[in-house]
Amino acid sequence: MKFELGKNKLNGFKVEIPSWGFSDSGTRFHVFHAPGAARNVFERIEDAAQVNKYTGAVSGVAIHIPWDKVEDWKSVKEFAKERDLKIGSVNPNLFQDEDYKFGSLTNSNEKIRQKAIKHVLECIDIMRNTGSKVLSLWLPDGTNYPGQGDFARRHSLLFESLKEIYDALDDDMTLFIEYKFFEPAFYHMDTPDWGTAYALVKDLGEKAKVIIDLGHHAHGTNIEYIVSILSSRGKLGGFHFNSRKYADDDLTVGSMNPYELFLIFVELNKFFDLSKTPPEVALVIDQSMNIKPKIKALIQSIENLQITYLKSLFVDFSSLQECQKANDVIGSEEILKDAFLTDVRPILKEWRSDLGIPLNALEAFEKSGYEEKIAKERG
Ligand code: PSV
Ligand code: MN
Repeated sequence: MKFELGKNKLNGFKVEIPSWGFSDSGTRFHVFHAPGAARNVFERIEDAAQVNKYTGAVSGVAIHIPWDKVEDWKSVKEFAKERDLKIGSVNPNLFQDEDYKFGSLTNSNEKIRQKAIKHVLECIDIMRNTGSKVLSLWLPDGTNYPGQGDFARRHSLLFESLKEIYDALDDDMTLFIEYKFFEPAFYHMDTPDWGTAYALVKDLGEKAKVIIDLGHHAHGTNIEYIVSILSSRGKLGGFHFNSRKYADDDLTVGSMNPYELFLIFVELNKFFDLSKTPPEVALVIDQSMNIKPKIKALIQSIENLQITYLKSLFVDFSSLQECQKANDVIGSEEILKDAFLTDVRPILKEWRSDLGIPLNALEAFEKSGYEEKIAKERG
C-alpha cells in the first residue's frame, strides 16, 4: 500500500536546482576550476536538463542576477521550455558591489538604497519575462562592530525598502525573505533569524513569505520547530536545501544530518502535500559543489531528498498522536525511528523503472559521456 502511495507521491515531488551550482565555485580562499563548468545561463540550463534526464524530478532552475544576466530573457525562457524546464526563483544579488560595503537596502545613504531597490525591481521585470513567480531575497546587510549602526533605524529602513519592492510585485508573484545569523557581517545581521523575517513578511502582506536555508542557523537550532510554526502561520515559502557541519557549509543536502532532514519532512507533511503542482512550498537546492562533480552532486542531492521524503511518508501519524496524548515518549520516538529506518530505495527504483529512466542514475549519467563532452567543448 505504502509502496504505491510512495510512487504516486514521487510523481509530483519536484525540486528546483540552482543555476549557480553548475559554475566554478570555491571557498573564501580559492575558486576551483571544474572541467566543463558552465559559463553562462544557457550552459547552466543545459546541465540542469541532464540532472532532470536522470532524476525526472527537476521543476525548474533558480537564477541569480547578475550572474545569469542576458539581454534577451524570452530566449532563456524558450531555451528552458525546449528542455522541459522552467525558470524558477529569481535571486537578486546585493552582496557583490562596492557601494554595498555598509549595506544595501539598509544603507544610510539614500542613493545606495535606491540603487539596491532598483536592482531588485529589475529582477521583478526579469520574472515577468521568464515566467518566474518567486523573488527570493537574501540580504547580506549587517554591521561588524558595536556602535556601527542603529539596529532599529536600520530595521525601519529595511522595511521601507522592502515595501517598495513588495508593492511592485504582480498579484501572482511571491517575495521570499531569507534569513542568516551571520556572514558577511559578524556583529549583527539585519535579518538574522526566522523571527525577524517573520515580522517583516507579516507586515508586508500576503505575498511575502519566509524561506529557510538549512545552513543559516546557529548550532543546535531546532529547524523542524521553525518549519512547524512558520507553516502553521501560513508563512513558510520554501527551502534552500543543503547541509552543514559547522557554519553555512553548503554541503550536499542530507550528507551530515539525515535524521534532521527527515524530521523536517515529517513537519512539512502535516501542512503540505509536497507532490502537488504547482508546489505549495518551494523546494530549492542551494549548495556549493566545490569538490564534487557538479551534475553528479545534484543528482545525488535529489536522490537524498526523494529518499528522505519517502521515509517521511511512512510515519504512522494516528499512532503518533495516540502516543503523544498518552505522554508515551518512547512510543512516539519509536514511531518516527521506524519510518526513518525503512529502506525505501526499492520504491525509488520501481518508480524509476515505471518512468523509463535508468535505475542507477549516477552510473547511467557517468556512462553517458556528457562530462567528457562538456569538458572538451567548454575547456
Ligand atoms: C547566502 O549565503 C545564500 O544562501 C543566499 O541564498 C544566496 O543567494 C546564495 O547563498 C548564493 O550562493
Ligand atoms: Mn540560500
